[in-house]
Amino acid sequence: PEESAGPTGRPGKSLDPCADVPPNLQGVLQVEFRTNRTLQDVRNHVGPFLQQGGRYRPTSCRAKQKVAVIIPFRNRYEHLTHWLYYLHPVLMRQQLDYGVYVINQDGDGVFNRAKLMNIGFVEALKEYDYDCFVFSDVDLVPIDDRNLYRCSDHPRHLSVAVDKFNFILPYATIFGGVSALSEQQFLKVNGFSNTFWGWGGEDDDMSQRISYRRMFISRPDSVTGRYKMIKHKRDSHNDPNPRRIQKLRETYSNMDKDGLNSLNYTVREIRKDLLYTFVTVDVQADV
Ligand code: UDH
Ligand code: NGS
Repeated sequence: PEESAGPTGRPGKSLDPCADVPPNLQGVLQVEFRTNRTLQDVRNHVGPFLQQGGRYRPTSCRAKQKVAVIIPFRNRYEHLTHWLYYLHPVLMRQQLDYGVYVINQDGDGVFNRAKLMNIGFVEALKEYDYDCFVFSDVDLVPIDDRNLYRCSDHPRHLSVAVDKFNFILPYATIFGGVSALSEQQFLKVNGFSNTFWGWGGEDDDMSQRISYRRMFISRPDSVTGRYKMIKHKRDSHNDPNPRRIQKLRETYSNMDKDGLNSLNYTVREIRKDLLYTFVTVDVQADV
């Protein structure tokens, strides 16, 4: 990767725009999770190119998009280490002006993936003028760097061919795993629902919001869109939500009042690591 002037450096308005197709992509990547890896290994590996908070921008050209990568998180440090090890070099080669935001749910209440992603959107925009938001599970690593972490004319689903599904899209409307929405697209659907507690359905709810707002799901082809998922057991406090099927019948009537415009939370701490910005939040389950 090229050296970065960093987000606090000159915005590089005088630079030419980066090429539409980044020139130094590698195509298919070797990805291996069995290796013992520490955050310090990752810092040594990619640190020289980063600014505090997991920020990067190319120096030789002006990035096409300013991308906040948002990871809903709780207690998956080993996965995060692998994710950072593989994703930083990919995002650099893709010549993005980007930052990585890990949104950490405080406490041991029921997990709320979608609400954490809404919080990531709001908190990232407080820091920088991002125009694209990539939402990624911590356990999904692309195995082809031609799968660009950018936004398109329509909301984009990136994790289309995951090894655990034998590299096949499980159903046509799926929007889970890794997805990308521009700021305008995200605002148009009022963000994600805040009311999916526990596992399942929140991504399908977003998929419905997208279609109710007359947008489509854009995807890479199933070769470019290949992913490896880090194998794991079900986490505690994230059991399947028994209400998720019923809730999906209510997306249309709820989406204008359940989302970004009803989001409530408290930031407990914002910690800047070289590799990421770690935002610990109270998601206020009882309010
Ligand atoms: N997540 C956390 N911590 C948690 C729960 C979820 O960080 O305690 C985040 C993480 O980014 C994860 C994402 O939310 O990638 C999605 O949650 P998940 O990994 O639980 O969802 P997935 O569908 O797995 O991948 C469901 C349980 C599968 C059990 C399979 C046993 N073989
Ligand atoms: C569907 C879930 C989605 C989930 C998808 C893949 O059934 O939230 O499976 O899940 N929808 C409902 O439960 C309504 S996975 O196998 O990756 O864990 O994303």
